[in-house]
Amino acid sequence: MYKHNIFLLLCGLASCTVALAIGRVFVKTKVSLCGPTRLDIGWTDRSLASCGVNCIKRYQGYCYSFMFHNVTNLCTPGGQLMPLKSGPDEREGDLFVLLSDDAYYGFGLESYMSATVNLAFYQIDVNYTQAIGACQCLNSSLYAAKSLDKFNLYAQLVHGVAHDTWIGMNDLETEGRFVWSDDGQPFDTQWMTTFFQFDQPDNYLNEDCVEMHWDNQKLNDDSCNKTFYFICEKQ
Ligand SMILES: [Ca+2]
Ligand SMILES: [Ca+2]
Repeated sequence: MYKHNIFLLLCGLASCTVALAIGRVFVKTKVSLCGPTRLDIGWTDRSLASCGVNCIKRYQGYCYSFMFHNVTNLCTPGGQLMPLKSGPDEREGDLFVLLSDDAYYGFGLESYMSATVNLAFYQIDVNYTQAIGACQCLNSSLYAAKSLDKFNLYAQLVHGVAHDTWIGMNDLETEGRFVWSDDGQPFDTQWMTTFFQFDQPDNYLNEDCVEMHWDNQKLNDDSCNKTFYFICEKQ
């Protein structure tokens, strides 16, 4: 059944793509602040492509990644990538991730009025840098509420979990000039009083990152070192 395993194997210095005859494409990926769930401690396989095929064969519907060591041929099957999981260690080798949005844990469509967003709400406390990095690792960006409907969607979600949550906005580069972290575009100040709490932003003891208070669903600039929940969105 899996006689002709490799459809295409393209490995250069920078990247490596494994396309299997069974219609799955895996891409060699370096990760930081997210990683695969391990489905098994692994086995010795005969080749990189065979490792991918066996991952799918043995973990039908759960294999979204695998790790392969090109010297020991250790093959470690992986599930979806999740925030703050570790990437491959020296023993596990290189990580290959399925070329599909499904490879990343927790995403789904959420709507409010005209806004429909493919997002994942991670109820894990992290600092701002970790939130930015984890979203990037998960092929997405920290939630940016660039419209009133998107803001209200975010507010509804944050209220629902009753926990303060980061938003992808900061004034790290220029004090008092807030930008969206995904593209660096300035925050439209006409929304200042709608989005922010009445006495915020106040830059109290140098606050450069923005989070939402779950109880009043308003924004506050806060210390980037504090830890809150975070939401990633896919464009
Ligand atoms: Ca500030
Ligand atoms: Ca503040």
